[in-house]
Amino acid sequence: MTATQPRPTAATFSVEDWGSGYRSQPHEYSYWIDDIEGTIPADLEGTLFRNGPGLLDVHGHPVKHPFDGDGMISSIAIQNGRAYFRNRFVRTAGYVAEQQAQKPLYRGVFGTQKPGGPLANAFDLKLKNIANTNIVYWADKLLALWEAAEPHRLDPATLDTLGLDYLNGLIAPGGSFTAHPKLDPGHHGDQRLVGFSVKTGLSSTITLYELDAQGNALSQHSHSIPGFAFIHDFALTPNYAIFFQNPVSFGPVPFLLGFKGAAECISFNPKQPTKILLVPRNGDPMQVIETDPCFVFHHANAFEQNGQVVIDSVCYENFPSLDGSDFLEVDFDHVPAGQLWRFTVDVAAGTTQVDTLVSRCVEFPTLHPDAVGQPYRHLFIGTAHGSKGNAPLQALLKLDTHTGETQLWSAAPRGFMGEPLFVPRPQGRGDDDGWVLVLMYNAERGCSDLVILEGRDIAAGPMARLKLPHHVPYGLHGNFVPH
Ligand code: 3ON
Ligand code: FE
Repeated sequence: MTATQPRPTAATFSVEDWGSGYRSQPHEYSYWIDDIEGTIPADLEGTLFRNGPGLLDVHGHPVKHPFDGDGMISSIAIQNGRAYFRNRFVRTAGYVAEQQAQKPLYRGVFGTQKPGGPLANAFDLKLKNIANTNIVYWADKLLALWEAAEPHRLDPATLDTLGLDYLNGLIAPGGSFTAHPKLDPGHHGDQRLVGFSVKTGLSSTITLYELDAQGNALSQHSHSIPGFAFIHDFALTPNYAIFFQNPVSFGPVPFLLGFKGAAECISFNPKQPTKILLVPRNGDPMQVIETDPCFVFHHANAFEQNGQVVIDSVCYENFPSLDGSDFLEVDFDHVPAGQLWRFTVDVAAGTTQVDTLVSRCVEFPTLHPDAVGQPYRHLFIGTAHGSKGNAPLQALLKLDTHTGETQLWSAAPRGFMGEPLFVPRPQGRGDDDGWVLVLMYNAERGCSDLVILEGRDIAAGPMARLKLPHHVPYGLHGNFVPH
């Protein structure tokens, strides 16, 4: 494919500014944030936890891709209008060993190699569990997640690493757990945490887990699917866990021989359908529905309505081929942009209709936690400043899924967005009654800002901007834990 999209009419950012958000942050800080513009809402109380690559190099050896960077947790605890910042690296076995050795000891899934060329990398298949993708709080445990290995448990107050966590025996040593578990807000009574793991090979196995409020397993079901599967996220409704099997294949030889990382060996097959896997949460056999080829990392939400299952997902025309070039030299015009698509599945007929909800470049959806799995109205998502083409996320978009109306707040030209998080107002009404928190990179200062926007009117701009005296490299995911 690679249809070249029209260039944005005017550049809304400089590549140097954008790239400067990918500097390593080796320091660990803890302090009260004292540089605040505006006012933190008095009824916003809780801790924002964020995860993402904190190191973009190991002792001067750059990572090949940011997804290979060691996980660093940032927390911002908010109470009585004040905020306390802390960041700590997850003390994974790999981080500790490499910091001690002062050189890379591991290859990365996204192409980072040990020094010494292919010979030094060939047949080294051990994974460095980098714990860099998400951080969730469930059943009194704070867990840093990376989808190819076990969770790490951290102390929520100090962010000290307590060790690997096997989810009360649910996963075995050497096992894995998704970086995208979903919080079921109460579809079956009490809240649950629903997650999965995938074992890939010539055929793949998805195992779905449901955890109760104590962190114990309520159920666990495995489903085998033909072919390779790269599944980063899923969507949840009261009756289904929904997975997209992207049309990709895996040619492992360059990985085995030490030329490429595992993810660089994934190729997109534009002639094959994407498969929507409807996995009943009660353990019944799954249903497979084919739809237009596309690549999905993240789902925004899903719900059931009149015999249909509706899934809103960020879709790419293909899997951006990791072609070996330096990620900082990426030509945005030549990689596909994510768009928000709606898949309406007629469960009885096994057919799907696909509609575009948002055609501009979007990524990192968030919504009211009580709306997960339910018909919902508002979605918040990161977007580019311009309405056409691919570009870094510099703005926040609010979508009214009922009317199609959108609202925008942009931080261009020198602001770059991370994942927004919607935090409901206590006793709020409607699924936009709350705040949107975004840890963003401010290239003007070379530092990061936490911005807080009013969910009902994001166009009004931040009601508070907490200016950190340093940067936090562009991150991946996080969660807000109310006190
Ligand atoms: O054979 C399998 C292949 C494979 C790729 C085995 C496997 C499980 C080891 C595996 C590993 C997958 C991993 C480790 C995936 C990690 C993904 C990750 C860390 C992040 C994904 C992020 C996705 C997006 C869309 C990020 C967007 C970022 C921006 C818009 C930037 O600001
Ligand atoms: Fe993700």
